[in-house]
Amino acid sequence: MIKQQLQLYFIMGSNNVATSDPLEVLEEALHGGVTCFQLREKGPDALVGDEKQRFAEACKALCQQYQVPFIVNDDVDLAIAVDADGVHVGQDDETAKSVRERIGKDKILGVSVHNEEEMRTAIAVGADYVGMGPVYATSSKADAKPVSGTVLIREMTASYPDLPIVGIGGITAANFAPVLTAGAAGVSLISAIASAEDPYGAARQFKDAIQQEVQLS
Ligand code: TZP
Ligand code: MG
Repeated sequence: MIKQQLQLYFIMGSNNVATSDPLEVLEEALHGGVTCFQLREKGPDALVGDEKQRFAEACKALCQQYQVPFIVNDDVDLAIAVDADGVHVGQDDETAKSVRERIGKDKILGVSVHNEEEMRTAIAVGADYVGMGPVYATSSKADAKPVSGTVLIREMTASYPDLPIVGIGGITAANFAPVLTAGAAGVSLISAIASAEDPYGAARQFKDAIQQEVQLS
């Protein structure tokens, strides 16, 4: 179940869209076929407090309409306040162990990992999936680690086949295929959809291309 939901994992904050209304972009992405959504509200001009919560509630309502999981990045209090479907944390955030204890076993827990040790810890605390990257160069994360390529994805899916992996970082419709070939359950991305002139069309194109790739494999 979670594996299918990770196929086309869209991530966005209100400041990732240049000119249009972020909720419109999200709705277009959902309509185009994204299978999971993460609210990642950080960086310059990020919403805070009540505004952030209202935005989160609006995102959740849209996701529910399309029956797509609504995941909150980092902000566990917000995730609990809006009853999100899950939380995604990195290595510099609240520990995954603590997040799992706070959200309970029925919510989705995602963790960013960059090596085998972090992968094993994620498994030990009951993560539902891990994110690995940046696979390619990205300008969407100020403190992104060096580009990792797909080698670790290949190694970790071989060693730990039960924990789904999503690749992240610089992924486009032109370069996503090696991420799936390496064994990832899906691809996660910000700009390829959030910055697209036609977010619906971009999501749709990914969806069709992933479907083809999955059928071939
Ligand atoms: N973590 C690693 S790379 C990245 C995050 C959140 C940003 C991905 O954004 P984009 O625009 O798809 O490269
Ligand atoms: Mg984080």
